[in-house]
Amino acid sequence: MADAVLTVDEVPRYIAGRAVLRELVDPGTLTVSEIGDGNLNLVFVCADGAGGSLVLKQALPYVRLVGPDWPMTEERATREAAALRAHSALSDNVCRLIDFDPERYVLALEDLSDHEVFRTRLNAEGPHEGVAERLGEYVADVAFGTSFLALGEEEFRLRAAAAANPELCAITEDLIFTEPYLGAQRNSVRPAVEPVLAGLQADSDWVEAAMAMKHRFLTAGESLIHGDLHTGSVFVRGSGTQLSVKTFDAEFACYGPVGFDLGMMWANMFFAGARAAALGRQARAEGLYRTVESSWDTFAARMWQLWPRRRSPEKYPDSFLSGWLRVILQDGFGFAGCEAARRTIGLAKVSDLESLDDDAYTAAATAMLQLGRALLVDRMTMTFDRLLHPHLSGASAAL
Ligand code: SR1
Ligand code: MG
Repeated sequence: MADAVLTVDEVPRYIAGRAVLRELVDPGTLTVSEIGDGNLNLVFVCADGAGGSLVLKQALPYVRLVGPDWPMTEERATREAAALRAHSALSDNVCRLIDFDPERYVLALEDLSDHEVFRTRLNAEGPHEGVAERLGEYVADVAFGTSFLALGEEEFRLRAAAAANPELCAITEDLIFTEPYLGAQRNSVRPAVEPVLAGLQADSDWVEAAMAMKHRFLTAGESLIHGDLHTGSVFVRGSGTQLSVKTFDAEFACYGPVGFDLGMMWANMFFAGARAAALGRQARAEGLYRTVESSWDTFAARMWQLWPRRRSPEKYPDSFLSGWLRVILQDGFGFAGCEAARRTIGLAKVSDLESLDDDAYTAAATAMLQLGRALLVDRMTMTFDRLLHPHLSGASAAL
């Protein structure tokens, strides 16, 4: 309903009407600004005169990136609230949900204005050390904690059914697994990269591999995944021992393959690396590429750490987890390949590439398309050595 959409002027009255919120901020002295720059929602930062603050996020009945011509269920806010609650119970690396209004689809969230979006930091060549590794632990915490291993089979099935998120998954199915490969009006690359894209779209191995990953996404409901774990869905603050990492924007959450979250994150670390390489920062690029392997290491180590907590050790020997990790790794490579392609070609692009001048863009975009193809087509036999070795030579190419 359009009249249910919040405005900056209306926010103080809205907060005054919700007891849990007016205890945290004083509606009478509130400063409100709308800062949403994502693809889907309104986001208001609300700060009072006494230092209290919170964030309101409201789902619009359409996709903000496109406008009312692309209607989209506001129920995504309900899915996000449920995912944030489930994930917060399992990991400290999650933005805290304060309140959810299921009538107006408004989430009240902790104010992380003292953090910055990870992609913004990466583009500004800020420190990245430890972030991907922390995200590896986060993915493991939520993957294990929402799996049948931790929940038991019956509870797992009930939770998976309750977390169904078909409308948002349809966006993923179209934008990540269909349009870049089969062609779509919404696709675009700059002219110098058009021949590379045409070559890929004529490459049946690449297209078939993407369809296989779509099959995995649609049928492998392993855990309650974040569903959109790119570097724009992560807040960071500080570095070293002071590093804080918080994931947010979980509206795409669903029961899906765990490798999807890893793959999204890995591809976006590669985008940051490709950007650095294209700008002549080879050492920084190599450091970024290496995080793909180190985040896998922290993920796998945390999975083994959690493993003794499975509910039925007698049913699941250690070899079960070894086998699952192999599948997650292959999935991670394949999904990273899809994300590399779609963020270069499709509707929802990344500022890592888009803010580059033409020469740097061409180098980085071409590199991401080639890397994405290798990740996708060779995912079953890919190793980190094979993946990273060609890009760690100090050569001046983008990757
Ligand atoms: C229409 S939504 C486009 C993209 O933005 C979100 O962050 C997801 O990545 C989605 O694919
Ligand atoms: Mg988002």
